[in-house]
Amino acid sequence: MKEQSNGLKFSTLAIHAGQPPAKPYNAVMTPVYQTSTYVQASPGTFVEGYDYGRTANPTRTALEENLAALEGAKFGLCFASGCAAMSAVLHSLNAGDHVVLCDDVYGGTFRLIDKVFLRMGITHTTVDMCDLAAVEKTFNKQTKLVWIETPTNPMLKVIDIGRIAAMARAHNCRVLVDNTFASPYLQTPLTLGADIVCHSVTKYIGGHSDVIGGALMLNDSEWAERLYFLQNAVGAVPAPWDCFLTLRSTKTLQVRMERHCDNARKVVDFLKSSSKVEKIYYPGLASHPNHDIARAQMRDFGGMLSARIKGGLSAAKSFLERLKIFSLAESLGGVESLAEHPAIMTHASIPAEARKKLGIDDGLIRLSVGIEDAEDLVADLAQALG
Ligand code: P1T
Repeated sequence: MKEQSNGLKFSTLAIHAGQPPAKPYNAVMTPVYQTSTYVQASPGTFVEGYDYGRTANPTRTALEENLAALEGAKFGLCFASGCAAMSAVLHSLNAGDHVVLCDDVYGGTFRLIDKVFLRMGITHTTVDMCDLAAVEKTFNKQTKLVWIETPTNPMLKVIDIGRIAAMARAHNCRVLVDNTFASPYLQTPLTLGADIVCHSVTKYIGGHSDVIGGALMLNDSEWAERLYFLQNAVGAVPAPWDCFLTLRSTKTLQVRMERHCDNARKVVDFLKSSSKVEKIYYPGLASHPNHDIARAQMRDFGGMLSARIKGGLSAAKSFLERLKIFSLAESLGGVESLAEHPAIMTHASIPAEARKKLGIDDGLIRLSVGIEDAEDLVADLAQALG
């Protein structure tokens, strides 16, 4: 993929990387290879390199090469969900290893680390990664991995990937960045010093709320080999059709992201003017505490924002119930705008005490600003707040 990415810009890669004309008809679009197995010429002799559909599938290979190119990585691996991709990384650790974990992550990420892998002897310490001195104190001799999510879900904190990566290197640790909120168009963590990137492909990469998927991208060939082994051994692989849909989606990732960012700016401008909104969490605001880091490490500020509605739970609930264009739903990153209540919905598995500390309270709502007409989105928010 390195050769293929040489010099080409984002959308050219998104449209072409991993997708040469397909044999035997020179099809422009990579076909859906809906097959579970491949005929062998002799026992153990694979004619085109494929033997069994869990191990590999040509539609999946195309997507893996495509996503690797977008993150500037040598290797890409696709999974059945973001959680499956994250599980593969955690499975590559050993009992006794320790993870330094960003304190504000998707509720399911915390649940996976705290409720599944802790039982298997992989320990963790959560820390506010905006506080570098606090991060430094969390390393111990068993620490093997630093787990960053940036921007964070749902408080939109922005973590300095380069600074944390340098710190981790000094402790002989690897760094994972969950790049789901930014997408590879807005941020490429491997170029900032991270060792591996993970995505919930379900979100901006998929972009149309019709696929659940996950992906890992990295440059380290030894770790990649271990992860390919786990991908096959554990078997949480995506279906060929879902890979095809995702390949269709990455072609428009840049234009979608540009529109998501523009619309989010307009929504934020409106929310700033509303007397019903107590606080807005958006990295594009000059008043955001990590605005300068976001400016330095991201191409733009994204389509996600959170806000605290005045009046607590009842005000937040009635706002969410009154929305007409924004759909009240979990997930994010699709072309359609979504709104949700993190404390009750996506972050219910974070302990109440930790939620309180982070600011995930009853008045907090999260918006995934879609690519509809911004004027209609603003009008919808106005009537729901009204
Ligand atoms: O849902 P899945 O594809 O398994 O991805 C999990 C995941 C991983 N990382 C981040 C940053 C995420 O936001 C998610 C899933 N998040 C939601 C469903 C949500 O509404 O926040």
